Amino acid sequence: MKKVALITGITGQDGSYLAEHLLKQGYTVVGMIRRTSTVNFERIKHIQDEIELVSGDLLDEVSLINILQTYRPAEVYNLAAQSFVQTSWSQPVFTGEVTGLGVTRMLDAIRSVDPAIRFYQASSSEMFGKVQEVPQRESTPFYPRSPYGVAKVYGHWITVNYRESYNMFATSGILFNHESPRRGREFVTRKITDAVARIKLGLAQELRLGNLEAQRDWGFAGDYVRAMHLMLQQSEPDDYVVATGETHSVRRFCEIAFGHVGLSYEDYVVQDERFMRPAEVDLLIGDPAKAISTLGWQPEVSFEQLVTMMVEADIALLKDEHRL
Ligand code: NAP
Ligand code: F7E
Repeated sequence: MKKVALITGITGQDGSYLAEHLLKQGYTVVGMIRRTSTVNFERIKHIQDEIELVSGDLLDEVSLINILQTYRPAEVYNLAAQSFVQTSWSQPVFTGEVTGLGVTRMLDAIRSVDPAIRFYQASSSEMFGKVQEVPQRESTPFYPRSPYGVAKVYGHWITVNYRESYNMFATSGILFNHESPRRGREFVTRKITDAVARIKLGLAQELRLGNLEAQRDWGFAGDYVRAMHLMLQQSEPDDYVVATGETHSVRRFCEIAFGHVGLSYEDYVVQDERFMRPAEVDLLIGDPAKAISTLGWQPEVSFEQLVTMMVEADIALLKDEHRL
């Protein structure tokens, strides 16, 4: 019998990579999708025939219970969230409902249908916010700086609480920023690589950004989904930081991305107040020692490889779209 895995957020960046990875491991993959008026299967259309898609929403616990009862998964990966930090200031209640309380709805649905299901929660380095320690590890206290970060802290602790209250296999992966050619264009890395490609192809003249000095520990999403799967194969549930252990500024990302196509970022990047945040996370750098030693996980794509991979992919995409 093939193991069944349920992925919430399968239409997102991580969901698509995780689905590919689990298919390769021989799983039956069930993906939960929200009802939308237009189809948004861009990231999963290449594997659509190999996965099962089912309608449900983290806002609706009945839909979660029905899905669990119908598909009886052995593992649930909860990747669904309102995941854009900037939007969490304009929609703080909605972000709390989906990104925070949505975790409780899923955990409680699991508890009532089959508490033996193994559960992965997509926690985030945004929980460290105004960092209390450098680098950040599993024991570093949280100090979130956005409604998104606050909601993720709730999601993290409710995962720990269900583990301790009901003896459930509930694991929290504290993942630092991870990017790819499938990253949403609102996030800074993809915004930069998309703009570099447009400028290089003569389709745009400038790139407007906010804080260029913010520093992030950026890895490759394809590497990070391997860690999610490994976490649910351990004998005990636990929490793990997944990161590269390197940090770079937004400015440095620009420098490499523009430099890759022979341009200087200083000629094109314009600072724009609209992209500044009410409260910023200035510096993130993770210590992945526990994931490396316990899970045997290692990132394979370097920062430079990540940036150039994303620039190349955006150039290819735009050339195709514009028949250049
Ligand atoms: P993403 O691309 O924004 O994908 C989010 C997914 O959640 C989408 O499939 C979205 O569906 C779905 N979703 C949103 N609200 C939902 C709801 N109410 N019910 C059901 N599905 C809903 O995010 P990602 O980058 O893949 O990240 C995956 C998870 O990891 C998120 O929880 C994120 O907060 C967390 N995380 C991400 C990073 C990172 O650097 N990428 C780091 C740490 C943690 P639609 O397609 O319909 O919008
Ligand atoms: O911002 C700065 C911005 O939106 C990174 C999500 O996946 O990772 C992501 O959250 C930095 C911030 O990602 C612009 O101020 C400058 O300091 O790409 P971002 P994020 O906020 O780090 C974490 C781990 C998650 O969990 C989240 O789900 O870049 N920045 N100028 C800008 N950011 C954006 N978006 N746009 C700009 O123009």
